[in-house]
Amino acid sequence: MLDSPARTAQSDRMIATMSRPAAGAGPAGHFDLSALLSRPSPAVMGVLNLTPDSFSDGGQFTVPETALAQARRMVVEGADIIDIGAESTRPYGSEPISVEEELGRLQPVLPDVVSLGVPVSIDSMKSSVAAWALDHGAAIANDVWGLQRDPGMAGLVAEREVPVIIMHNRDSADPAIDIMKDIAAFFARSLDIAAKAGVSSDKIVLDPGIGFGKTPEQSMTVLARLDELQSFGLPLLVGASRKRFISTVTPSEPHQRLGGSIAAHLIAAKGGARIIRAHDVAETVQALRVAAAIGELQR
Ligand code: HH2
Repeated sequence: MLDSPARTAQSDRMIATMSRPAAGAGPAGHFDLSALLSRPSPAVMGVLNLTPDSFSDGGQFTVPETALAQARRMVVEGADIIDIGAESTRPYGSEPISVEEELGRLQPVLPDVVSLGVPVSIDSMKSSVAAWALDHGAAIANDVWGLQRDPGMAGLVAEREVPVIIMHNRDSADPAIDIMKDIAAFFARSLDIAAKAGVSSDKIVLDPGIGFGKTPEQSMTVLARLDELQSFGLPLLVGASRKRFISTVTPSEPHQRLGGSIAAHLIAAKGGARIIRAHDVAETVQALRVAAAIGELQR
């Protein structure tokens, strides 16, 4: 049951939703990223997985009505962005799916989530899927391959003038590398691709990709040294929610990792993350707002 701070978040959200211009379906591109990032505490991106096989909630939201109810719940809990994914990106064991299958999962859900009035990001590594989502009101492209896998992705985000999340990734983890150097080199490549395609730098968010192509120790190194990535001068997003590195510290199943997720997200926020990607929105919003109120989060 939600307590009064969460009910306050609910009323805030209702007011914000009423006063926000109707997001509705239609061409994207009118979402103001800088306004979202200038608040006292980091923005929270709620995760909506329409997949049967996501690592922590696979199969929970494959029925469109259940998915929409989960999106509504996250909005009430204070989510600033809803990140919709229809293909699991977990590094080992997820099944690649076709464009048709991915769109088949998104079509009955994404337009209704857009109509809730909160910006929607499309978590897809396929430019044709991202294009469909942007055509139907999604406002942000979330590319877990940082514009380096699908050659059409950079041109798409440039043409649509939408914010893009450039996430660091690797095909496999290598414990021998300096992960911070690897991330910096990857971001430099992505930013070069983005610049050549004409993506405006004020539309770019960088994400070190916790758990992607990293050992658990490397994921924790990235969290501890996140502030070094501020040298790019771009907003940072971190998604540590329920990820496996937490279970290497305290053995736990994904649904038992809320405490570890919040600890990691508070450290990330202290290191400069301005967007936190989380499954457990109410708890994450509360933790971030309390940390900000105590004065522990830089802006
Ligand atoms: N993590 C996941 C998926 N997409 N996108 C960004 N930008 N950053 C992340 O850390 C990130 C992401 C993995 O989490 P989840 O969506 O819950 O799992 P799955 O990929 O198995 O669906």
